[in-house]
Parts: sequence; C-alpha cells; structure tokens
Amino acid sequence: MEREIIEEIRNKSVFLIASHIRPEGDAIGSALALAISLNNMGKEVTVFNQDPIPRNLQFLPMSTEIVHEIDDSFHYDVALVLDCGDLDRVGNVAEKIRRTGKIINIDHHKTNSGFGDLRLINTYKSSTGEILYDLLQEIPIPITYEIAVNIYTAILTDTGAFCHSNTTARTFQIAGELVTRGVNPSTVAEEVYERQSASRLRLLALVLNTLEISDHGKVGSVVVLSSMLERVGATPDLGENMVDYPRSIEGVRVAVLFREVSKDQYRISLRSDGCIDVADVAKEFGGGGHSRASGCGVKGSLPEVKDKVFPAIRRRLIGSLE
Ligand SMILES: [Mn+2]
Repeated sequence: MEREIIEEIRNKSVFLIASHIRPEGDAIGSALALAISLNNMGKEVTVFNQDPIPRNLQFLPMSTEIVHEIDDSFHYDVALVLDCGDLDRVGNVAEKIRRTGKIINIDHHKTNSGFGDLRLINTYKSSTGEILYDLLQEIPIPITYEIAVNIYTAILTDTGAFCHSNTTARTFQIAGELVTRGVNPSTVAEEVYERQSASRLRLLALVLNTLEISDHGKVGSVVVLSSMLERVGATPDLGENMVDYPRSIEGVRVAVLFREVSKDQYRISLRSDGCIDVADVAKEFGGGGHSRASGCGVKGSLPEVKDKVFPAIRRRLIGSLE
C-alpha cells in the first residue's frame, strides 16, 4: 500500500493534512514535516488542527500556518490523516473529510480502525514521525532542516525523550540522521521541556495532592479538576501530562489521570508498564491508544468514574500478575 500512497502524493496536487484534537508533538511535528515536504515538491497544502498549538510546539517551522477552521467550499484532492486511531479524532472536520476526496491514513496506534482509502499503519514504530521519515525517503524527498526538526520533535515527544519502550535502535538511527541535518538536541529539548509556565507548576502542586495509591501499590492516580485550573489560571492542556507523575513511582504498574471535562464527564489517561494492555481498558469505554498508553472519556461524577475505571484495571491486573 506504501507504493500507492507514494503515487498519490506524486500525482495529486492539492492536499489537506489533519491530525488529532488536543495535539502533541507527534500530531504537530508529523503534520508539519509532511506539509513542508509537499510544499517543497510544489504541491498546495493546508494543515488543519481543530485545537490551538501548545505553547512549547510553537517554535516548530511552519507552525503558525496551521489553520483551525476549514471552509466548506475548500477543495482538495487527498486528505492525509496523521496520528489518528480513528477518523473522528480529527474533530469537527471528520464529516467533510469523509465526504471529500481520497483519505490516506498514516498512524502507529494499535487501536487504529483501518479507516481511509489507503493506509500506512505500523504499530511497531515509536511515532507517526518515524513512519513518515521512511516514507519521505521512498518518495524521495530531501530532508531539509525544517523537515528534520519537525520529525525529531515528533519522535522525541512520543518516546518520552527516548525513554519509553517504543524506542528502538531504528529510532536512534533516525534521530542521529536528523541531527546530521542540523537538529540540535539540546535546543529542541529546551524548547519542548523547559518552557513551562509558572501556572503549570502551581497546578502540579495541587494535582500531586490528589495522589492515590491502590492495589498494593500497583495503581497510582491523580485528578485534575476545573476548579484547580481556575485557581492557578491554567488552561486545560496544562493538565495533560500529569499522568507521568504517578507513573514514575516505584512499584506502580498502572497510572491513571482523571481530568474533569464537565461536572459529569471525565477524560481518562492510562499508562501501563506492560503488565496489562491499557488500550484494551480504554476500548471498554469507547477510547483507544497503545498497549502502554491510552485514553478515553467516561461519564459520571468523579466517584462514579473511579468506580468504573479502577475495577476495569483491577480485573486485568489480577489476571496478569498471578
Ligand atoms: Mn503518535
């Protein structure tokens, strides 16, 4: 199928690139890397993301050109949907994309639904950025600095700075090649990780107070409430990576973040050290992701949501650890 995708890219001229709502490094980095590549081939490209670009990704070349709305009359030949397990993950343009033109689905999520006319899905790759790097070589497109820094950021963020289990020898090989194209690892790390706002640190202090450890130390969880965001003047996206803190505790095998979306709706982020498949847990609630990192939305008050999510984890833990 990779051949057919390359043919589409070579032969068509107007492209829409879309990635998932609440974007992170892989969603933005891979979309921009592909957009710059297509621009360099003389193609017409529009990059769409429904939500604002996180502050720490605004240094990426071409990030200011991402649009957050698409006119219904906008015509394109091919929609390239990146880093989305399901087409609905692109948000409110899903319907338009479904109706117009060809859809190419490029992703690495284990729960990918297989949507689209053409698919390039490799669940063994660390990131969509890593998949794209190989695709660009095949087209072939010269990897300029602007492309390299976007792919590097995609890989850096999706591997948790080369710490997660999806980091392979190939990941480092690609990262090395990107560095030879001019990417400076310490500059990128500073942009991505050391531009926190004071309100995020104040939020962290409140969130850590909610830390709960259960199941003999194996499950750790924290909560982000809207009232906490208000108190410190933080935007909802600042609560997103809080799941990393319970995850880092010795002995914790599964980490959970409960984020209040509204009074009766919570967004759940799940992390596992591999002992259980959290994509499976998320799927139970209509979400998805990877076996070690996933997410879903659950309706109910916080105690009700906890009463749904914890047993779903416990059931699998009991099966896996005995
Ligand atoms: Mn990704």
